[in-house]
Formats: sequence, C-alpha cells, structure tokens
Amino acid sequence: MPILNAEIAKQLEQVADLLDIEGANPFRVRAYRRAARLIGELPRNVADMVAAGESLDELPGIGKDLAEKIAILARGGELPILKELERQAPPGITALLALPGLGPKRVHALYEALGIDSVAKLAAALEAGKLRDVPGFGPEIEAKLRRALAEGAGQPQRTRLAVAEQTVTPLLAALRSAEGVMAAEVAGSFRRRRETVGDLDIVVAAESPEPVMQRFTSYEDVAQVVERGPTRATVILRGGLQVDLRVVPEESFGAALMYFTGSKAHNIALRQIAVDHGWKLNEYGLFRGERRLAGRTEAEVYQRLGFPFIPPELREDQGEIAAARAGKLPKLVEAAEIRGDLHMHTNATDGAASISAMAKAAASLGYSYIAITDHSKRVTMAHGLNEKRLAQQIEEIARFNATNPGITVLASIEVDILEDGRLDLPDSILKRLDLVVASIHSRFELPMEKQTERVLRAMDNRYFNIFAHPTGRLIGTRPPYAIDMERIMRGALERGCYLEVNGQPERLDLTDVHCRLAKELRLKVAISTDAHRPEELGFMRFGLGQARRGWLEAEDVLNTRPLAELRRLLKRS
Ligand code: DGT
Ligand code: CA
Ligand code: CA
Ligand code: ZN
Repeated sequence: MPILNAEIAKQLEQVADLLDIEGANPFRVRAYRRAARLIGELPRNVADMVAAGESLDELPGIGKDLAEKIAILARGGELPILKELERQAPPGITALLALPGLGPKRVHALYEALGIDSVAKLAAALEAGKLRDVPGFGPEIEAKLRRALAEGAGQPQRTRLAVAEQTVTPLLAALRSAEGVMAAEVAGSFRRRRETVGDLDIVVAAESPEPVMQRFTSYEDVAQVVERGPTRATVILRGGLQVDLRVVPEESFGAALMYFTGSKAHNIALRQIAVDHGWKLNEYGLFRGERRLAGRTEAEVYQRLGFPFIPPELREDQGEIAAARAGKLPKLVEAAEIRGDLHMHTNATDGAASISAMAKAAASLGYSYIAITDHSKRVTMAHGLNEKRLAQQIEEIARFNATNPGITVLASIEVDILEDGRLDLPDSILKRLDLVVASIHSRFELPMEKQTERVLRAMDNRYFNIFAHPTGRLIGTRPPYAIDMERIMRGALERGCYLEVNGQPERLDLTDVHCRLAKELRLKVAISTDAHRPEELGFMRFGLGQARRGWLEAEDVLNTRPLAELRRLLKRS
C-alpha cells in the first residue's frame, strides 16, 4: 500500500506537537498543523500526486518548503526535522500528550515550571500537589489527570518487533565487542517473537561485568541511564525504548537467558517443577543445595529438568510444558523450509520494483517460486490492475519464466473483495491465473455477521485461493474488523481455500492464536510477506515468528511445499 494521507498528516502533526512542546514560534507550528489538516482531508491521495509528478505547492497554504517535506513523506521517506525533534525531546515527554487535557502547550508549561518530562514525573508531581502552581492548571484538570492515571493511561507504548530489531542489531554488536564478552543475546518478548515488545532484555556472559556495563551505559544511542548496578543496568534509548541489561558469568548464561526470556508464566511453571524435585531454579542455574546441576546452556537446563529444548516462541505456558513432557512438542516451521512467497507487489501497482527484480531477490533467498499479486482496480490509490493490464502482466510473467529457469513466477493478483462478496475482477481473467489471493480494503466497519458472509461469499468463487491479511488490523493504529474467524476457517476448509499469515510488521495476521486454531482444524496457511520492494521479502522472518508462536510445523504451511504439490493443493474441485 502507498503511504496514506492520514499517515502523512500524522507525522506533520507530530512535528507540530514537538515544536509546540519546545515552545517554538507559533506561526511555524500553525503552518504544520494547517498542512496536516489539509492533507488529512484531501480527497486525493498525495502519494499518487507525487508519483504523477504533480507539484504540491499549489495546494492552498502549502509553501515550497512544506511541499518538499510532504513529498518526502509521500515517497515513504523519513522527515529529517521530525527525527531531529524526536532526538532533542526528552524521551518520555510525548507520552504526556496522550493524557486528557494535556495538549502540547500544557506539556510545555509543565516542563518549564516543574521539569516534568514523563508520565512518572507527572504522577509524582500530582501526588505532591505541585500542579496547582503551574499556570493554566486547576483542580478540574488535576482530577481528570488523576483519574486517567489510575486507569492506566499514558502507559509506555509497546514497540513493534521490527522497530525493536533495528535497535537490537547494532546494540548487540557493540556489546559483543566489549572486552571479555563471551556471548550476548536478546531475551524477553523479543526472543519469543511477540508482535510488540514493552522493553528489550539483554543477557551477556562476560569474564567481568565492568567493561560491558561501561560499553552499555555509554552507548551512543542512550538518552538516559535509569539504573546502574554492578551487573545490571537499565537505560532509555533516544527513541524511547527501554533496555535492561544483565551480565552473568559464563556458567550461568543458559540459566540467565532462560530466565530473562520468560515468559514469566513459563518460568513459574518450570520453577515449580524444579521445586518438585527438591531443586532450585533461578537466573544463575539449576541447583541441588549448593551444587549446580546445570546452567551453562538452556538445553542443559531443560534436559536436567527432563525435557527437550523448548523453542522461545512456545514459552507462554500454553501447554508447551505438558507437550514437552509427553514428547509431543511440534517441530516448528523454519526459514530453511520456506520454498516460496505467495504475496508481493511490483511497480505495476504500489510496489517499488519490477517482476524480475522481485524474482531475482527471491531466488537469492533460495526460493523456487513466487507469486506476483498486484492490487486490482478497485484499490485506486494503488493504481490497481484492470483486466487489460493484468492480461499484459500474465504475458510478461510467461516471458520471464521462459527465459529464467532458476525460479518460477506464478501469475496472481491480490483481488479486492467487494462489499457484497464479489471479486473485483471477472472470472474470465481470474481463471487464467496460477492462484488468486483475495483481501478486504474497504468497509472495515461491517458487523461481524455481514463481514463473515462477505468473505464466505467471496470464497464461493471457484478461483479464490488465499484470504490475505484476514483481520485487516494495523498494530497500534487500526483494530481488526469484526469477523468470525472459526467460521471463515471452516468455510475455507470446505471450499479448498487457505488463509494467510502476513509478514508485514504492522499486520502479522493471522495471529498466533489464529494459527493454532487453523492447525487444530487442519487448515494450512500461507506465510507471505506482502513485499512492496525486494528487501521486504525478508519480512518472512516476522511471519515465521507468528506461525511458530502458533505451533505451526512445515506441513501446516502451504509455501513449504514443492511447486508441484503446491499446485495440487491450490486446485479446487
Ligand atoms: P515485555 O517487555 O512486556 O514485552 O515482556 P517480557 O516478557 O520481555 O517481560 P519483562 O521485560 O518484564 O521481563 C523479561 C523476562 O524476565 C520475563 O519474560 C520473565 C522474566 N521475569 C520478569 N519478572 C519476573 C518475575 O517476577 N518472575 C519470574 N519468574 N520471571 C520474571
Ligand atoms: Ca521485555
Ligand atoms: Ca524488561
Ligand atoms: Zn498486498
């Protein structure tokens, strides 16, 4: 999907907020707010306008400078001024904006008068009765804030896994290069591949903790050192993400990694098992009295407890311990088992690359097939394909396949499911495709019954194969639409259709819970990236994380099958 006007507007609004908090010139702030509102309400898609080379400074109230910034955003780029403002602002301060009654002006006043730059400091100031001295604050707003805080408002935002990953990679490299470090790994929800993380937890094995602690707290991206002890520290990075570090001796590394990987519920269950043996399990190891039974590796600790290694994605106390005990742990699907990717876009619609560039990138991942699934005509902002353009693409794919034996490109489409359950293109063209991926891009608000029937009716079309991003949610910004997933899955089984786990970091639907349901019903799923550029084929790792959290094995996944078998599976009777 191209950048939506709403997304551009949101970033302009963020610039305005941060400028306002900083106490910048009100005219400048107002220019950004006006632009945000204009873009948000514009009937046309700004990304399209930019792509078509139209100049934006003809829009009312948009000067050359703002037009350039909007164009950057419309092309999917980052706004330097926003990055800079975010870097300068105290890390927790924007969280205050989420509280009732607190706009940027009042946040500015709180910061000026009392140095309040986080929800925690605000809570403390309220407690101490200090707020009433700040201009513009009174008993009413105080009461409102108290109530909101009591209800848990302003809690730190969770960070999407992919965003956290950008932080993790360089940070781990920095820690691994510190003197005397033997191993450094991320634990916590990140390692369990949750969709979002509250904070990062890093475990390091080192000869002595001091050099690692030093490297960690002086890391260039650290905005604030919250806590620092001899073997543990907590920092907040410039983007606002918190990182907990724990340094342990090598003989405890496995036990510490296990402890900080969690989940808490999994840990508690394991600890109980240790206690039942008369042992003790903690972050230093598994002990009988003073004697260490295990701790150097996780596998060793699990083994001593009587289990095989339990993959982190399963450690949620959702039956994995009983399964391990019974020798019935699933053999979770792995990256090396993926043979192809069944959902991606090209520059024929809103993707950035050609068919051949996508195919070559896929071949370099070792895939033997991909499906090209551009949007259909209804999705106008993505310049969706009509019958004629799709027919041309089918021919282009045939030409590519004829001259490139390394990988098979399947002709496909991401066809829009219309409100009444019809598909956006006629059967006469759908039947010429190798497979049909279908999805919803409109009328998210239909009641559950209607939404469910809409999709079932679409599946009645004999060319429908895979229902893509089946909940429509965008993590943190758009809730899932109401749909009866079990009915959809049973409907898919009856008709010979499949559902997708979408690897885009803000989608990741089906969820883990849905994956488990699919497995229980014996419905296979496709794990697809929905890539809009070659690098995004790597989003397979996020889809895999979700599928693994849902206990899926290779045979549960459509795109682990060799091409011939895939074709058989896609054939509807
Ligand atoms: P998050 O950060 O909210 O996404 O989730 P986690 O699972 O990363 O939780 P976090 O960062 O609070 O703690 C990391 C791990 O440390 C957690 O998964 C298990 C372990 N842990 C934390 N607190 C406790 C506790 O009170 N008891 C036990 N047994 N383990 C704990
Ligand atoms: Ca964590
Ligand atoms: Ca933590
Ligand atoms: Zn797509």
